[in-house]
Amino acid sequence: MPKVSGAEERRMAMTREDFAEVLRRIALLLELKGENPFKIRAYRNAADAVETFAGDIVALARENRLEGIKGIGDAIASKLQELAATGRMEFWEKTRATFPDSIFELFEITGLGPKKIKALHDAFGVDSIARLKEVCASGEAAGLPGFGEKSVAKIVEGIAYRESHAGIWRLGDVAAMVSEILEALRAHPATSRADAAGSFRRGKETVRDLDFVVATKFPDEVLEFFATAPWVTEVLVRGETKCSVRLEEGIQCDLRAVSNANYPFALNYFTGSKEHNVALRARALKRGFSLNEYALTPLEDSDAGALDIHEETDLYRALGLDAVDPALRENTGEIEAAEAGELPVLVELANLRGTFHNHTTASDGLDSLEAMAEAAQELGLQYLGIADHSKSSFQANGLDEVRLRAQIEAIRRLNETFDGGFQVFAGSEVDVLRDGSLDFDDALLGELDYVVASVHNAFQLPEAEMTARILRAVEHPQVTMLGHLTGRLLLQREAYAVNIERIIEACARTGTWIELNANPWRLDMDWRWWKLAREKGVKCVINPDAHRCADLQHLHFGILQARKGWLRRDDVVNCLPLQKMRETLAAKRLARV
Ligand code: DGT
Ligand code: CA
Ligand code: CA
Ligand code: ZN
Repeated sequence: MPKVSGAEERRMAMTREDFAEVLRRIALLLELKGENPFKIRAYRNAADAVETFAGDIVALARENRLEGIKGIGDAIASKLQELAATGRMEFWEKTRATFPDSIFELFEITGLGPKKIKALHDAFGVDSIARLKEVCASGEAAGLPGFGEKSVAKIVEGIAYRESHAGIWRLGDVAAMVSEILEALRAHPATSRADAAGSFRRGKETVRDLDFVVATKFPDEVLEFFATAPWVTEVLVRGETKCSVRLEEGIQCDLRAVSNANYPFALNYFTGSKEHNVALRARALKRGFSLNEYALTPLEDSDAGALDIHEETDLYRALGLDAVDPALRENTGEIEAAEAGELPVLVELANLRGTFHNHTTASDGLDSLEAMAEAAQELGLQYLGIADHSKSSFQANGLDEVRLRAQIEAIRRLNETFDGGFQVFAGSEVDVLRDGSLDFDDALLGELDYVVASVHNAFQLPEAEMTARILRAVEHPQVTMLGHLTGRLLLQREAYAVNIERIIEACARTGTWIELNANPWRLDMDWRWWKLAREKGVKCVINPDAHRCADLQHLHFGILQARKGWLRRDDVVNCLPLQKMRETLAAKRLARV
């Protein structure tokens, strides 16, 4: 994370992500320049190769040993070696010098691809969102070939959407920053305890800022350290016990430094939510205490005794409550449940035994079937479901009947190499077509171990039509589970219109599982719906939607969302051990025919 200056430091700080980012940005700019498509592809392929290479690609580059790595041609290899050795790449610097950096904003707008950006750039010199707004408003953009009123309206919508979400961050995009900052705070000699608080600690799918609480005898030293850390670009507030800074990524970050005695109260208060805090404070008052971010104090006229509070757990106990997990602190019934001793034992990452919705190089994944299976075993999973895209998802290189049958064969053969303690299940992420029918016929679906049904196109359907479309898939006897129910991409694409309640009811009736897609861009179905789904008896299946081995780690975010949805181990089907899962899938198959 730290931005450093000087060739030596820049060189040392270079990461695999930096390599890939530079290559991708070069590809974008070459596209704008109208360069040869093969050259552009070469940069994209190299970026993929860099991201998925099994060894330490940066170290290899530093040692000039990139020749022969699959996906990285000689010309690009030598550029990466230059980047590793000097922290600079002349070609990149020359290419980017012809455009302002604001050009990259344009690629973040939904409804605007490289072709359109190029056309706008060539015709009107559009090189920033500000300029783009002008040519949309003036009607110039609509006059360009291939544009028209409709596509301009879509672009304007995309700009508005992006602006309305400015200053909000996806959980997955801040998780690494939080660990890094927390680690640094905990390593400081003046720190006795430190935790992340706020919406991040509660596992919210998006956050506005990051909050930390530190217990220390020397707040000044910790605040000074926090304010001058290398990743800070701006100090916004500096007080005696608090400091707010902006990180170089742009996100704000608040720190409170308190005494050991105040710590559980501060951590509780700054974890929130605000609504949970308000309810706790009201409860404290009723029981003769005042509660704030520093202490729980008996009211003057009360006969409440002295308190011994070292942990948040003690605080809840003092209020006559079971300890409430941070994930549940949204004031949606957790206080009542804590009072009645009815809080759920929430599902944990360690409970998961397998996952179902994963891709391989057969469609748009970046790792092979074998590599994915190995990665799943390394994580301690007992089964991995492979569900590559179906043929209608041609943009994702979806499999046709022939390729899917070959994949099923390959999976059966691979399974023979395991000793029975691990299994790959053969599935498919089958497109739900516009009319609700499926992309493969029943005979082929019947050869699979399971089927994930997902919507990947025609997102604009009116709610009634979209609901009917998905209901038809739910009613289909071969469908095991619904993939990413609403299609949302957090901070980028709104959920499509669909009546979730009716889908939940139909899933309850048909025994269809609903996916909790754990990809931090999706986290779909949203945690707010799981309580209802559970009450109706619908099972959750937490899937990483992995497109590479590393994406299996997304399961962590899925678990957080499941916990926010009050789910227990029994509610999540992929907590079932392998043998039970085999039986469950077999029983579902029998029920199909
Ligand atoms: P966000 O918007 O993603 O940053 O969400 P939070 O929950 O992290 O909100 P933030 O950073 O403004 O404040 C952190 C916590 O501090 C919040 O969850 C509860 C507590 N807090 C902040 N302002 C108030 C307030 O006015 N009243 C109460 N009771 N608690 C507050
Ligand atoms: Ca916050
Ligand atoms: Ca805050
Ligand atoms: Zn999908």
